[in-house]
Amino acid sequence: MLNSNSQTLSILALHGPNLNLLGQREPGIYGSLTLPEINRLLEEEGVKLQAKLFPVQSNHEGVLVDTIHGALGKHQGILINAGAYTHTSVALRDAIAAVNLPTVEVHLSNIYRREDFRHHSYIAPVAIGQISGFGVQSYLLGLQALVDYLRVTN
Ligand code: CA2
Repeated sequence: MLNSNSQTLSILALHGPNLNLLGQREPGIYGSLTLPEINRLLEEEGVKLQAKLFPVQSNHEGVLVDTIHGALGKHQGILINAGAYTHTSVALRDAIAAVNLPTVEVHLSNIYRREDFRHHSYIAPVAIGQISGFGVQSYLLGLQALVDYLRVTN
């Protein structure tokens, strides 16, 4: 019989507004990789961790909320870069709290070294943890931490 340590985990990778522009603008802040390239690296890391990634990007807050609602019963955890909604969206925070799925918040840039308005995250209090400032490595480290958390707690 399979136990939870040998099951393939299903992880929603949620990308918020403007992240579809990655690799095309502001490479000094966000790096030169495109979002499809980041998703490919996540998928490869997922293979090593026995986790299947389901990437979704939207520029629309309501679509992100609906996607979080839809994760219930489908995915075991959420990896999220909510982009600028990190700093503004009570709705995203409430959606994550409502589904109560383990969620890791990631950021390409170190939000604490940037403008003051980026220092506050509405997501952080409902996430199991946050990784910020390591470029694409933030996503890969976040995925590792999420999978590790799910393997230990399930
Ligand atoms: O560092 C991160 O990952 C952020 O979540 C990125 C958000 C920003 O609002 C957060 O404060 C920190 C912005 C994503 C915008 O992505 C762009 C990509 C290319 C060109 C312009 C924006």
